[in-house]
Amino acid sequence: MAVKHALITGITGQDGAYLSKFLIEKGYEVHGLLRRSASADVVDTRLKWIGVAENVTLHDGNLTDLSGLIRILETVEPTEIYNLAAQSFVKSSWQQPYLTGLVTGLGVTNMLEATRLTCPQARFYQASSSEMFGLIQEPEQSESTPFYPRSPYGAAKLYGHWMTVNYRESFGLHASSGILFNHESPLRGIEFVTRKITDGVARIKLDLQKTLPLGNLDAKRDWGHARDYVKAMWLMLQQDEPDDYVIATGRTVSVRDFCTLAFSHVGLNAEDHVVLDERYLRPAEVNVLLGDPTKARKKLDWVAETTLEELIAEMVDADLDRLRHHEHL
Ligand code: NAP
Ligand code: G4F
Repeated sequence: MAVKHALITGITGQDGAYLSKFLIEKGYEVHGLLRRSASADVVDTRLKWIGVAENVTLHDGNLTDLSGLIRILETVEPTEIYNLAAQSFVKSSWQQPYLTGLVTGLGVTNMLEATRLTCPQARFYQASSSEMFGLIQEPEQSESTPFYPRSPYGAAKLYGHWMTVNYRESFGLHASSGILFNHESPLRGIEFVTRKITDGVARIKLDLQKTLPLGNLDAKRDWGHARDYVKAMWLMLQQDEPDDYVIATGRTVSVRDFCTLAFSHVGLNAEDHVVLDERYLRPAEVNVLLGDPTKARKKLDWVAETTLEELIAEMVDADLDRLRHHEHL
């Protein structure tokens, strides 16, 4: 059988690393879009950490540069395209609304256009987000729940989501949109709340810091493990028909309770260390997210395999390990 070629945009991010490993283990030839950086020595840190840096081919490009994307797709001739690249940090999207719209929104159109023009038979995955539900319209969010984004990031993702649906309906692309709820791992960016907490817990345990400054402790999220969620991305592209799927655990927990679990993993009390820092509050908040993954379970035979307690233990242990070995991520 011919080797399948996958192109991953956002390959240097958290999900890009886990998806690369997953696809390589399935026998794929994996290619990635690499945003040029002056710090070339650190761009593939996650790919190195997960052990696949030598097994992927990286191509210089940017989601905002359509002609470059066309050139890469002509070279790679992918059978599957995973569009994971984005300005993905919600808080930054108020500071950089235009950039967020350009990359996270219009970047999707660029990828869809490049696909339509060069490889319309390729299967396309769009990384949509539960942030599109924002001010939630139903207590449990499914594929039929109306959207109400609360940030420039959420609005940009919603545009990318509808463009994916539109290219499917207009041009017959096999384009699927995964509405993924928050998913975390030891490779999560340090600015996101889970990793900030697990890194903070590890530093406090090792006497490297005393307090952990956080914003809204009452916000609730449906947190899963990135390793489980990249499998769902792949499953969507193995279906005969493209479609949209909510991917979530079906359990929601507050930031405060996440702290309690993380501190207790190392025998500490969260209340002794967590302090409110208003700089981390947002102009508009998504108070609670809770996904209903019934469709994914029934149609993809997908379920979240890692519990929140297992996820937190893995993240705290990885951060302790990194700090003890003076490693950075
Ligand atoms: P991440 O770690 O922030 O990775 C984002 C990736 O996008 C990085 O590889 C980054 O490259 C790349 N990128 C940013 N701007 C780019 C540009 N202009 N051109 C090309 N590449 C660019 O994000 P993640 O957590 O892996 O998430 C993957 C995708 O899923 C994102 O689209 C995110 O919005 C979406 N999503 C994530 C979650 C979640 O909970 N993790 C939930 C729902 C949806 P650099 O390494 O150069 O910065
Ligand atoms: O970890 P967060 O920054 O993630 P957020 O905003 O939910 O976005 C993540 O999940 C989305 C899916 O729903 C993705 F689409 C998106 O790309 C990203 O991966 O914040 C989670 C919650 C928020 O309510 C925030 O206000 O934690 C709250 N929080 C409280 N203190 C904090 C902090 N968030 C951050 N980043 N830092 C804090 O100190």
